[in-house]
Amino acid sequence: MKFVSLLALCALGLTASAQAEDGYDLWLRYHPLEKAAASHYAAIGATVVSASHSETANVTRDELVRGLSGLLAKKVTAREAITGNGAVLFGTPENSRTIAALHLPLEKLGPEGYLIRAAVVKGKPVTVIAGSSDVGVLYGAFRFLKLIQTRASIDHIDIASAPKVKLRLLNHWDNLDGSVERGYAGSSIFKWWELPAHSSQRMVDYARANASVGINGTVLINVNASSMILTREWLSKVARLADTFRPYGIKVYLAARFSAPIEIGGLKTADPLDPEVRAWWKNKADEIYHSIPDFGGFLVKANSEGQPGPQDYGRSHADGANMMAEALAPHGGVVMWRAFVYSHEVPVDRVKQAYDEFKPLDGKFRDNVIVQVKNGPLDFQPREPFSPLFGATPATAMGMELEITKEYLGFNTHLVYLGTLWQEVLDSDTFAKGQGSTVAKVVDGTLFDKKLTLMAGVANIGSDRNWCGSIFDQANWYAFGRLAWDPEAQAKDIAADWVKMTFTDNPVFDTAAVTLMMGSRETAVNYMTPLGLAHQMGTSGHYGPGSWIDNVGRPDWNPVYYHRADAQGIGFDRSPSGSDAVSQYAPALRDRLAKVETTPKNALLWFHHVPWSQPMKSGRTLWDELVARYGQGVAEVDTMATSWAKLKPYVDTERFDITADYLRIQRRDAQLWRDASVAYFASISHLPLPAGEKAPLHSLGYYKALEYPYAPGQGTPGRKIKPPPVDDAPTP
Ligand code: GCW
Repeated sequence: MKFVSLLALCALGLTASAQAEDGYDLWLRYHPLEKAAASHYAAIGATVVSASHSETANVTRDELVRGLSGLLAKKVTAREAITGNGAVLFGTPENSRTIAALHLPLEKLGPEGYLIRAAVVKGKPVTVIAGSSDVGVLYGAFRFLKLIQTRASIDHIDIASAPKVKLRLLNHWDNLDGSVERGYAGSSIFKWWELPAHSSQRMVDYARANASVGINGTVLINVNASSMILTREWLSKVARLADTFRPYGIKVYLAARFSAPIEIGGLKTADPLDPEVRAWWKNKADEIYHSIPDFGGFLVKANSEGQPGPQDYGRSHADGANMMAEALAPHGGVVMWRAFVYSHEVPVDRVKQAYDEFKPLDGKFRDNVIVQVKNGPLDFQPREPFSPLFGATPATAMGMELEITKEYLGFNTHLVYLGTLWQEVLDSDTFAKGQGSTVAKVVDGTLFDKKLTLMAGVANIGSDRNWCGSIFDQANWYAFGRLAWDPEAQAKDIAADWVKMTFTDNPVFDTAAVTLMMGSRETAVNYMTPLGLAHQMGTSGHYGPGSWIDNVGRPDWNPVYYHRADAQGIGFDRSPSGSDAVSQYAPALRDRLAKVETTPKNALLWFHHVPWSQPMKSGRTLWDELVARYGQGVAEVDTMATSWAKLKPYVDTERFDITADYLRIQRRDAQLWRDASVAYFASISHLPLPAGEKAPLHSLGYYKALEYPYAPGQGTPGRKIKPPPVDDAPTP
């Protein structure tokens, strides 16, 4: 009986896997379009045609067949030649004589660009997807499918696109033991135990998802790196992953630990000027390229947070980077050298350090080195100004590092769309070469005419079935890829595409979901760190509020270091009379940021120590405004939850429920942030709460005692778990 009913279910396509909306398919769901749209597109996507059987052509064919068959709800077949109307012909001029004969303007699109054009071949209407390389064509195929997924008009299609940034990379902070530093979506997706014998379907799907948004490389392991990865046994595992990813245009890179020559090479030193050390890295590079001929290169975190580096030997970052770059250069590899450094001595102002270290090194790096700079000068905060290194080093290739995983933004349980955060940074004007010298133009290389360009995103991917720990966090992976392809793309357009592909093209749903996403980052800023505050999270976990923390080893690891609140006011004075960090920006910007009146309100307390009584444009005092902002954040989460609840009819239960549950967590946390922060700052300002503002639910002592021992992402097994604080709220 059971057997029969299972068969019947299968016939109806109702097996769990066919129906499951658990998020595994990401934005590549390819669910059947509604009938009218399907029959319209069916005329354009009748067959998939290519005679090429390169690895990449094969996966392109598979994706087109899979995508079109799903969307059009019919079996779309692959052929070697055009046999009727409505063929989708894909290829390069080299592997398709038909495409060569069309003389398409492909050269100007570079090696990874593509062109999609309606054409007539031998009297038959076809759609051509062409590029100079197979990978360009694959990107074009994903774009073609996206056009159908988003119900775009493709009748007279003629579009071309090429990436503006050369290296579009995920940075995994995955450890070799399977844990993920700052990872909130389960454990690592890389199953080192099974490699190299087995590389799973999940690895293929990972590559598909990345390629679909143009990501062309991945750094497999944490920048807090283990040298082990560079040993022969581990490299064979890496090589297997490289083989799996290669058809999708994805190169593998590794984080390299600077002291590896000592740890696994048996040398006494890792001094970058020592001939034996140089020879060791050269041999290591040769060994890697022997099994991975298209290996991308090394990512290095050196002399930062206790990691080894060239300064241990009195050498500079340039000495270290150049030594590795020299080893990789014969093979075409690159070194991505991180600028997230801070020395052992406690600085006058932590946010000045990266600039102070790297500005003097401008022009000293080999041409296969790119300096990888976090978007802001501190550390992936909900809001910080752009790093002043962008625009300050015309003679050095500078790449940008973004954090897709939400270390400081509520992990996977807060809905925060990061597209707007990243766009804000990319749109910022450095004034390096006058007005319009945006960060995006530094990153895409046009401002200083750089060929080696990079956008890196710290991955938010883990072993969770939905990849990212929540459905809406998938949007951040998606948006990262889109912005890396085009740093001038608009966060709102990206959100709109993602929503349509991930959920539905129903306009009621789409408008509401995009609105919810677009406001979400500002909401998080409001309930966590309004008006330019930063680094107010509890130390180590970086989850809940911790503005009072003042007892961590280094002063600049404590929230009190950043807010500097006292009885008079609050904020870090970075004006010329303070740390003068403003002088790291171009004069036109420096002059603006130097004064309270001309500093944007959302960066006020980042740059200035402002009296509590300072009148704000809103008519409130600074104190009243600060309290109001926290409350506004809480109210906005309420609105988000209410608007999500209204979308229930448009979403499958599984994805609706997880999002609704997480919004409840976010609401609880927003209140916690508001109450704890208000309780603490009131104890410093000694000011009463503005009229109408509710007193925090608990005493300050209660909030201070809170810990989150079960918070993921810290990778510190054996942490002590303290009992929770006694609940001191009055019984309602
Ligand atoms: O934000 C900090 C994180 C560390 C991280 C470091 C870095 C990988 O808290 O976990 O280490 O940045 O970017 O190197």
